[in-house]
Amino acid sequence: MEMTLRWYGSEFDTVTLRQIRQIPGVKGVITTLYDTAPGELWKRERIHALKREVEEAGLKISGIESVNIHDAIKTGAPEREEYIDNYIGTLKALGEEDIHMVCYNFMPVFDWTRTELARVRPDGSTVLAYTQKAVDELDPERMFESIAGDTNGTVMPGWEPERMQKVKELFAMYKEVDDEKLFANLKYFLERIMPVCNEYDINMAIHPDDPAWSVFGLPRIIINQKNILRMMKMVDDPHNGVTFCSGSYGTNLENDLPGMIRALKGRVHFAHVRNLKFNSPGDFEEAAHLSSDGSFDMYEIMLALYETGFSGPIRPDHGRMIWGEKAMPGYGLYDRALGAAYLNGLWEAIEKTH
Ligand code: DNO
Repeated sequence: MEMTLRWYGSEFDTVTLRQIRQIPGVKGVITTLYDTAPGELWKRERIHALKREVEEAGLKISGIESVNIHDAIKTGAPEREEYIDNYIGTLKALGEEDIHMVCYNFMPVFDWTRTELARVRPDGSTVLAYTQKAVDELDPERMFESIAGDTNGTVMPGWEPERMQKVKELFAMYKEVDDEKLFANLKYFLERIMPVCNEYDINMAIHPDDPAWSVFGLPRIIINQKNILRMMKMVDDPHNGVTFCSGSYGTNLENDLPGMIRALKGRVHFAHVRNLKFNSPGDFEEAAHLSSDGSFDMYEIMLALYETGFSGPIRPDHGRMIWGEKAMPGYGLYDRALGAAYLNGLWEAIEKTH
């Protein structure tokens, strides 16, 4: 595996490449052109400039998170052709710049959903949290407003204010889309992009829906082992793979995380590893990475990755806000650095005992 940290670019991130370079064992960043809109064609020169900046700091680009998918592709609207062509152009430009892993998601309207961005934990840290009760009581149009006050002035991935202003329109676009249509639209998209992925050896890594169930009545399909195996089979190409995100699949306590990793052997192209602490099945908060701070056995997750020969990029995921840091919720420096060190420690121990 290759330990990495997510980085949003010098214009948007409070964390610098120099700081990332000093986290022991972190060799690369997972980054993006954060100011591009879903559906836009990425210019090769911009990717090249980003790559140069990262390399000058002594790091490498280990992959892209995310190249976002335009809603027309997810809903199967006629304009999807143009957006898929753009996506293919972007993949080609990434391949030409020697970038071989792309994380994306196929979630309607909202990317990941949390109902609190700064819940205070017993140790005084603040974390992202979710309660089903809060979602059930909320008008989806107010979802963004309800959390916007806690973003520390940052734009959060998947929650771009321009998109959130159009929530009503977005909901209307998905009116006719159920799980089966979403599967069919995903299949169509994947079949169209696989040739360019094969040409440039680009691993596509779909991110799970977070939480792993339907919110606000919208369809959600990347939620469990059965569905993800269906997705692998429907476009059976090694480049059609997954981002194994323990914190997202883990929202559903019925998902056996190490078991899923084993079932997906060879198709896990990227891993997000973090812990959750459940107060009840419908109420969880994002704990520290350490097993004993949350509900998951992080050793077993890392062991499953090791035993299935995982060799792709991995990153600590959402960190707590600690030591007075002000950053994008989930994406500060300190707790993610602790997470990276801990995961590296688990990996070293596993390697030495196997
Ligand atoms: C949240 C992230 C997601 C993820 C996308 C992938 O913090 O895990 O926004 O990057 O769903 O496209």
